[in-house]
This record gives sequence, C-alpha cells and structure tokens, in this order.
Amino acid sequence: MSDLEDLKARLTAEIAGAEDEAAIEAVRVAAIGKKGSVSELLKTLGKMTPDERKTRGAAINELKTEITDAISARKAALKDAAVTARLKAETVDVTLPVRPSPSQTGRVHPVSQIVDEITAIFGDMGFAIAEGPDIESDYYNFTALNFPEGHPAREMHDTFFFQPDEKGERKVLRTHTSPVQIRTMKAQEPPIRIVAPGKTYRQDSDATHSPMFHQVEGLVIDKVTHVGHLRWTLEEFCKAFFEVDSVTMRFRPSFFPFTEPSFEVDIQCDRSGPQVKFGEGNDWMEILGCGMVHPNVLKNCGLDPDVYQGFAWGMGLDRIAMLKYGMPDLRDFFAADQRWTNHYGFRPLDIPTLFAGLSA
Ligand code: 2NM
Repeated sequence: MSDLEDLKARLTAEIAGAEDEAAIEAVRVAAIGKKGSVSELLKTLGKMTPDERKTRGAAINELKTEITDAISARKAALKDAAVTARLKAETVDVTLPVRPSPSQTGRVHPVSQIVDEITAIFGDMGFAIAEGPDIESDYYNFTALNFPEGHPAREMHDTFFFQPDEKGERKVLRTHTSPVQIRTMKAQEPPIRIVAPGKTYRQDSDATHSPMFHQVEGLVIDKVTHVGHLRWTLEEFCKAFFEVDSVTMRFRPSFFPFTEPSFEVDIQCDRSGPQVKFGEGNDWMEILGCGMVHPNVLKNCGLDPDVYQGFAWGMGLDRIAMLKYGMPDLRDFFAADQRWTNHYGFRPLDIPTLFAGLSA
C-alpha cells in the first residue's frame, strides 16, 4: 500500500471509531486542521515537479476531499444520534400523576399567618409596616426608650448581651420591637402610623416561653392624639382579629419606661368551654400593653412633646396564635415537625384580607 492509502485507511478507521461530536472534531483537526496530517501533505505540492503534481498531487487532493466528506457525513450522523438520544431521554410520560405544586403542599406557619392577619387589619386602617435589625445597640433597645442607665429594667428584660466592643459598647438581641419605632421617629416626619412585627429575644425558656418569640408593636404620632384614639384603634383591631362583632376591653394602669400613662389591656372572654370565646363570658385575658409615648422618648427622637403626642402598644404573637388557633404547646412552634405544620399551617395562597376573611 502507498503511504496515501495507508493514511486513508487509518483516517477512515478513526472517523468510523469517533463515538461523539467531540471525538469527530478531534479527528478533523488531526487530519485537515492547520497542522493536520492531510494538510501537511498538501503543503508538499509546492515543491513538486509538474509531473509529480499531476499524479501524487491529484491523489493528495482526492484524499483530502474524501476525508473531508467522510468527516462531514460522520459529524451529521453523530449530531442526529445525539438529538435522538436526547429526545428519548427527555420524553415525558403524560400518563404519570401530576405532582402537587409547593403552593398546594407548602404550609404557612401560624405565626406568619398571624403577622399577615395583623398587618392586613392595620394596613386597612392606613398603617405602614416597619422593620429593623434583630441585633440592636443598647441605645435603641433601652436608652432612647427612656430606660435609665444602669436601671434594673435593663436586666429585667432577661436581655441577651453581646461581648462589649473596643469602645465598651455592648450590642443586644432586641428584647422588643420598640427600637423600630425609635428608628422610624428619627427618620420620618409625623404623622406616623406604623406597625412593627418581628422576632424578639429574652433569656427565658419553658412550655410557654421561648428565648426567641414574636411581637407586633404599633405607633401613632400626630399633633392631636389621645387615649381615646388608642382605645378605638385597639378595639377595632380586636374585633377584626378575633372575628367578632363586639369586644369588651379593660384598661388597667401599668408601668413601662417608654409610655405615660401606661396600660395593660384585657379582653373579656369565656373560658368555660373547650375553646376560648371572645366578646362574651366572665373571664378576662391579658392581650397587650400600651400607653401614650413618654415625652422623653419623643425628645430623644427629635420631636417636640409640646407639638406632637402619640400612642404605642405591643403584643406577643406566639401566645395569641396559640389562643386563636388552639395550639397547646409553644415548643411545637419551633420543632419544624411537618405533621404539625400540615395540621396547623395555612395554605400559601389563602392570603388574609379583611374583605375575603382573615382565617377563612
Ligand atoms: C409596649 C407597651 C407600651 C411601645 C412604645 C414605643 C415607643 F417607641 F413609641 F416608645 N414602642 N412600643 C410600647 C408601649 C410597647 O409593649 C408591651
């Protein structure tokens, strides 16, 4: 066999042996690429005598044409095979049952549901939602809220303190969402109407206390704002939230450093049956704390207490959620047990609204 026949046989075998598109491309480069075996032969044409060029030159050109055609044909075949294989791999068996989507199987945690319900109610009254960081400075969590320096109230909150930094300042995990109200008062001009839902932290842990719990606080600041507005707002909220036509509320005097006067609010209820009922009965249940924002707090936020007044309130969400949805143990809230979330959770697309129902 001549060297050309030899080469042709070898390349033909390589072409036939190329199993995929990458392999045939490698054969192409090695044969008719810039420095390929056939290309190198073509470069010898220039140095041939006219006779040689007629015979051997023609043979080399023929070889190049044959190899080029063979590579193209193999390439097309491999491409076809790849498409066929992919189509086969990607076939869909339309007779299989449809898997339920996350919007059907997923569940909204009752605490998230409660937050959505509360923000729907206050949103309807014209309140905005405000948020802030979980890790707060001592200033925003205590000082600005009129807790005196070194006052036992700071310790009474069972605060999680961080190690002090170089300047001796210690950050805290916020013990309430009130720092959000401080940040809002410093950042915005009154009138202010906000609710601040979020996670809060205190060193306390048993069947009814979790070291991380949830609160919603609210704040209204305007030029004429009084306890009457406070009562109305909270009464309207309670009616909407407990989904009853009327509620009886009791305001007991209390103390918070950040409000004056301060109240603890009870709601009339009936606890004689298996489930607590609101708007009737002979029992009282404490549901929130509130008051008129202390002048010192207003001053700390750059507001003139002779021009502006306001009211604020705060309520724990976890206990209220237990009550509203009949969940007996707080610890289940954070156990991430799917049996529990399937039972007590809410469907993601059943978004609470006042017009379509809060928890229908
Ligand atoms: C409560 C009870 C009473 C409250 C006060 C403020 C602020 F920042 F405006 F001073 N925020 N939240 C407040 C008032 C919170 O929780 C039981």
